[in-house]
Amino acid sequence: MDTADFVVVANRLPVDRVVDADGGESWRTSPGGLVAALEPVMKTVDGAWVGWAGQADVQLEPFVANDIRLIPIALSAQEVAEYYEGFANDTIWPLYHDVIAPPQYHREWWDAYVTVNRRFAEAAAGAVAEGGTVWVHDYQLQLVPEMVRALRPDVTIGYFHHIPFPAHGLYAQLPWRDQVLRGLLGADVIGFQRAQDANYFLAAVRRRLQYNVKGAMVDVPGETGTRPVLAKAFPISIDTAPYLELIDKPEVRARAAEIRESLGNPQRILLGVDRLDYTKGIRHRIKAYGELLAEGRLSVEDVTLIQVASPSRERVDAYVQLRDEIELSVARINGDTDTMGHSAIRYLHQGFPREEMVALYLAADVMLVTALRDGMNLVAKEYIATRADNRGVLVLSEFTGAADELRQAIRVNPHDIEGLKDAIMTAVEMEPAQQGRRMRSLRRRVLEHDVKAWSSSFLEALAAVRSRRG
Ligand code: GDG
Repeated sequence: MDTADFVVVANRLPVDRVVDADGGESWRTSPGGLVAALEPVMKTVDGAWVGWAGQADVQLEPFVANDIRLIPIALSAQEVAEYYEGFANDTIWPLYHDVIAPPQYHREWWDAYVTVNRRFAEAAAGAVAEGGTVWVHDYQLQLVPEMVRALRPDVTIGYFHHIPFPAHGLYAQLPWRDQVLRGLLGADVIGFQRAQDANYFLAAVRRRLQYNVKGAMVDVPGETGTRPVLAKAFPISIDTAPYLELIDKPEVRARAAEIRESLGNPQRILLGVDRLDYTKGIRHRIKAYGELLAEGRLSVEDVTLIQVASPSRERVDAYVQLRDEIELSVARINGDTDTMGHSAIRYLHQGFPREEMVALYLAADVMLVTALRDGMNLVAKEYIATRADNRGVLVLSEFTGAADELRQAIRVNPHDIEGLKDAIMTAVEMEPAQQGRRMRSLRRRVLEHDVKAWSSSFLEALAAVRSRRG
């Protein structure tokens, strides 16, 4: 395969392998925040994408799907368990989300993380053209920037961190804290979701490595002097076009009406859409709603909560336990409060096509985003994008990256259950005029600052640091 000017490196390829009944195979664009964010960018450049195809022990040759050149990385079943489910999702993920679940530290997992990061780095180094650009994504691949730089000092390297970066008091727990910082500092630009994440990272660099930090710039010492690295917030957003198209489709609008109808036409539909993850505050949301029903402040005749909890990381213990807890509380609340015609919570542990998600957004009067910690939260932005009539209310946790931008949402601290209950009541009772005032301003922000604005600002910063380096 020819080399490419622009190489994206991410844990997952942007496609899933689908094998049909006759054994024929095809590729389907896979769901998820990162894929949704990068696909439109990739369509505009001569690029390649290095990533894992999602199945263990499958060796695939490079191929083209949806006009993108894909370079698959093979992972053994043991590497999936140790690098992906282990170090990425049971060490880094909980640690970086403020230890909502206890992070597990295992030396074999770290070893697998180093091995797999090197495999990704070698593939990227082999795929990128002379003087080209490599854009590495996310917490599974924090060592890749340094490894690519060692192999290919001619290329420009960007890294974007999709999840939070923790305060130093927590980060310091990581037994490999210095190696990870050095791994990231192999990049020319390190992008974070929030200013707070960038500040925590810079503080860690100053304290642990004693490098010179001036504003958002770090001087990284090397054999031939220092190299400037920019660490700064570039809040990610959504590709708004597919959402704006879908909300005009008669069948999607009809489906939204059908959803309302099938729930018994309640006065208000509340909606939660999350991967089933302990960071998303699903339990807190359900608890608050259950108490409002128990206290008679809401009634199942008037209000229904739809909770989509798409299956995620089902082999990691903390996720198995969370699912049990959520399903127990949903069943309890429904058992205590349902009538024959009305259900308190319509709980869906399923993934849906985007059309159905948009129909759900259209059907929902109130969107509940109550994450305990979230890098950005794209669901909040998707909901806003679909509200062309400026109706609807977003309840948004202050612990999401989105809260920095979406100032006209109803802001909540999801740990404060009484405060969350009051916020839900405010949202349910909000007059249309006030909904409109808030939603107009939220929509302006999301439509102007879409994923194209995000990627352009990141890539411009990358070009600027590169030219400074000469
Ligand atoms: C990480 C960070 C950051 C979910 N269920 C279904 C479905 N989804 C889609 C949503 C949304 C995406 O997945 C989820 O994105 P989020 O941003 O809400 O959360 P994470 O998956 O945790 O993403 C996060 C993001 O990266 C990007 O940087 O914002 O903070 O944690 O697009 O709509 N889509 C479909 N069916 C589902 O059942 N079609």
